[in-house]
Amino acid sequence: MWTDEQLETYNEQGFLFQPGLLSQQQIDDLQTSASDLMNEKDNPEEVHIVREKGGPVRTVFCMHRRVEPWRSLCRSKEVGGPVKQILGSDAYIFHSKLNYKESFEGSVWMWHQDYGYWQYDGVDDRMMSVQIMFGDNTIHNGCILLVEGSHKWGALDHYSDEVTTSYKQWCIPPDELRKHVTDESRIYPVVGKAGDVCFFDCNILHGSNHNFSPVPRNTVIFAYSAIDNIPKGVDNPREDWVVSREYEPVTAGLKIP
Ligand SMILES: O=C(O)CCC(=O)C(=O)O
Repeated sequence: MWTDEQLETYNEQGFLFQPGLLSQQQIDDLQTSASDLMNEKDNPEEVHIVREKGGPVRTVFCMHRRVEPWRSLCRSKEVGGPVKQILGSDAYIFHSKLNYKESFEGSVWMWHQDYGYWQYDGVDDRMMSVQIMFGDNTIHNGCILLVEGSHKWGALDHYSDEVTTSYKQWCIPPDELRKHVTDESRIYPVVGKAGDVCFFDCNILHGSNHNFSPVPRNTVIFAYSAIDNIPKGVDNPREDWVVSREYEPVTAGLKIP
């Protein structure tokens, strides 16, 4: 469980980076499974793959239900424990995604706040994400960039971009960005290696660059929601692989103080 100091840092910055959280065995298992998922080896039917315009895998969604070791990892004390502590309740997985960036081809995620578009899924903002690295995440291969403290701004205006990448992404228009992000803003690059983990708020402004390096970028994100924060009142709900219809309390077995 996190200390009061760690919780305070998370609440102030909007994120907390924890290096070396996972064991070598866990990392080995994640790497093997990631490769199987991307090669579509026995993927369960709910697993959904989005490819870059040029063909390489961009994202593999929904591996948390039936694919080990992801199923155990999102329920583990290392990952699920702080989530339960931060949200102050049990949580379900809103979605899970393996965001791969192939060497030289993996492409950008424009600046956005997750809740900037999750709000249109009919949920409130008692939500957060946990990013797990299972390979090097560097400035050159397109690590995630977080704007420190931006979670305190509330949800900014977003628009739906269907042009820049193969994945329709809600992102923040440049004029809106210029109003909020200044020279004074601290853009924190989530640089790390396999086994490092970053917890972040659903309102933190973030994005990531193209992978300009020969090293693929390997990251998985579990998006969690407070257990009673069930999507409602939306005319055309997004698919189950991205807005889960399963509300299992994955943190139920974990004790918080
Ligand atoms: O994987 C990345 O670089 C960013 C992913 C992201 O921001 C998202 O999935 O909302």
